[in-house]
Amino acid sequence: MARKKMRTPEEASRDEAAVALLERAYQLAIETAFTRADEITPCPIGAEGLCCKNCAMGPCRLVGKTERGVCGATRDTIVARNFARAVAVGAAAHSDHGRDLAYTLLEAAEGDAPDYKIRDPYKLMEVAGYLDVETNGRPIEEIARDVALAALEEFGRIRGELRYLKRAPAKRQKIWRELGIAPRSIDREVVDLLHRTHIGNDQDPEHLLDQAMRCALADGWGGSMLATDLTDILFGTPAPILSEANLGVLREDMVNIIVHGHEPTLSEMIVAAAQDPELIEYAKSKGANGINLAGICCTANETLMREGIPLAGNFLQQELAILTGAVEAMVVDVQCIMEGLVPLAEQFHTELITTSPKVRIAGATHIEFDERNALAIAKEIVRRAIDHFPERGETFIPDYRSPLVPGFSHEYIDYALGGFYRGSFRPLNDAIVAGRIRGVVANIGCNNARICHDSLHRYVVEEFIKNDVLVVETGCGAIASAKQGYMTPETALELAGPGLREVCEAIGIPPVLHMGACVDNSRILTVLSQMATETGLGEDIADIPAVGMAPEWMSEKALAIATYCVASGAYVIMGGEGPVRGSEEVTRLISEGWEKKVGGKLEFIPDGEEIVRRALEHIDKKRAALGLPEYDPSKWGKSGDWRMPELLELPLEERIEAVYGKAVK
Ligand code: NFS
Repeated sequence: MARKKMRTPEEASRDEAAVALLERAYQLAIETAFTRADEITPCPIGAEGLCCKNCAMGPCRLVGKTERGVCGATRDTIVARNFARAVAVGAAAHSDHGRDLAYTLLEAAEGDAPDYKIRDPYKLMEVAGYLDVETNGRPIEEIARDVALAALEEFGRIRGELRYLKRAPAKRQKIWRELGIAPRSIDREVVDLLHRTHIGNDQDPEHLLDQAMRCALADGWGGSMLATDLTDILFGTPAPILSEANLGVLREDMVNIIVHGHEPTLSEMIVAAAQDPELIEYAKSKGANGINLAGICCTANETLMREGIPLAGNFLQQELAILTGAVEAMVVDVQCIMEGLVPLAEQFHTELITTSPKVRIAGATHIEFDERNALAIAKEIVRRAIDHFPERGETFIPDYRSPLVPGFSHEYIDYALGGFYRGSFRPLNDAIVAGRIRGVVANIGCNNARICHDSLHRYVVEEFIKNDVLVVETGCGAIASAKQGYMTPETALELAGPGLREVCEAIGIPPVLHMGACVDNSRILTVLSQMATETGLGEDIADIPAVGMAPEWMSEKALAIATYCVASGAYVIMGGEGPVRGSEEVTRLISEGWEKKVGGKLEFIPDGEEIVRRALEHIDKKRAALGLPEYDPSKWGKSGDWRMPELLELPLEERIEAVYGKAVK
């Protein structure tokens, strides 16, 4: 049989470090997700959403003349059901992460998890307010316990709706209530949606998709938002910090430990253990100069934002990290962990360690994490990693790393714009109203082995900042920009359009803001809500000149995020051809249909240029609807520090003329 056409490393990734390691994989004849993607042809029927395997009369593949499944289900129903199931799984994953943090907070508050503390008492008070927990005159532990219990209640509320919905603009809440999609409780919406997709249940695609929105909202304004808040309470609300990104952060002379997955609970303890003088001495006794931690995926984003732990890479770099031969242990918790890590690690000295009670991988070492004994377990893991250092063979660490300044929580943005006492989104709204900032794009989501790694993230982000669009990012999209060097204030001087550059210079921020892990898309919802409630940009998220996108998405979580952003009023563009293309009706329902209902729409667009074109068109359309001046970059860029070196060369008079123009003379 003829071998499938394999991509060259340059065709498979746009990241220099990844290209170098893919070459190494090729030389060593080691397979990776990149080569497996080349070998496996995706099932065209499943890719279109047209395979139904919800009962044992199937799987029914609705191709050619087959218009209905054995039970009579139509293409539209099957496509909508498959989409809905994916949203339910994505929402379950994010929300369950939030639940685990609530239990950690509860144990910490009750004294059962002594290694965890309340690191942000201000945030605790704020969250107590949202969850109707009394704070006056009460000890902090009691408040924390009641906040944890109130958070847990949100998962199984018996009556009413999620308390956090009140954090959305009033107009948005009204839309949800009128449509009957205001989520009641987190678990209930996930279960309700799964129930509807069982054979013989909800067979009206539009009705199914309404519940998909309700379920996704329970994630965005429930599970994910709680996860973000509780993480901030336990580990601190992020603020800017300097760090580095890409596989070049691994150290030849140190024990390298990679933390990978999504939860900060264990990784924060590993950060503490890696600083333990006894363990550092132990590492030295094995010939290393110390212990170096680095992260992959969203665990990386969590420890980066709070502790400055460098990013080793995003989703498609997890295998490549092991291919360096320099990783003593890869410690994983939940989500986005490839099973392919096991056979790969077996070819090196790397120990793959699973830690979550929910995740075991055959062939990996399992050291179960327990919050009640957290630091001791973290130390045991670090010690094991050190023991592997003398087993290292040949190493290859590509020398690529970029500086970045992450840590833009909505609290910090508020503070940066207005100070501690007058924190406000007013300056951001003003910059958009004036046209210095054309609009805002949230670029988020995964890598996908079928799309050239990081290529779309890089392309769209660069185009947006050139066009004076402020970019906010989370997840693996944020890591792509970090590696590319887009996340330093200096980037604004080099790449940003003239208006955006002026704003970045004035506030001292990068043109691309790292806002955290994927659950922290809830921070983006909060920013958008605050922008909508500040005057000047309408009164709802749907009014703001903003677009969300995940050009290299692959996970079900990404579909849940996209759906809650749309249901919150945003235009969302996902890369690829999309999993609903088998039904014109469902494609129409989630775009035009949802736009009529909730003001936001979901589209799948594979081409980067087209993504940028449609996003800018949407931003300009929203600007026009608000009566804002047309975007005109020629008005800006005549001020700012970026011209200082050039200006200082000029005699004073010419300098004044250059800055103020002839009219001032
Ligand atoms: Ni989001 Fe984070 Fe990355 Fe995608 Fe996976 S790590 S939760 S799902 S791949 S962005």
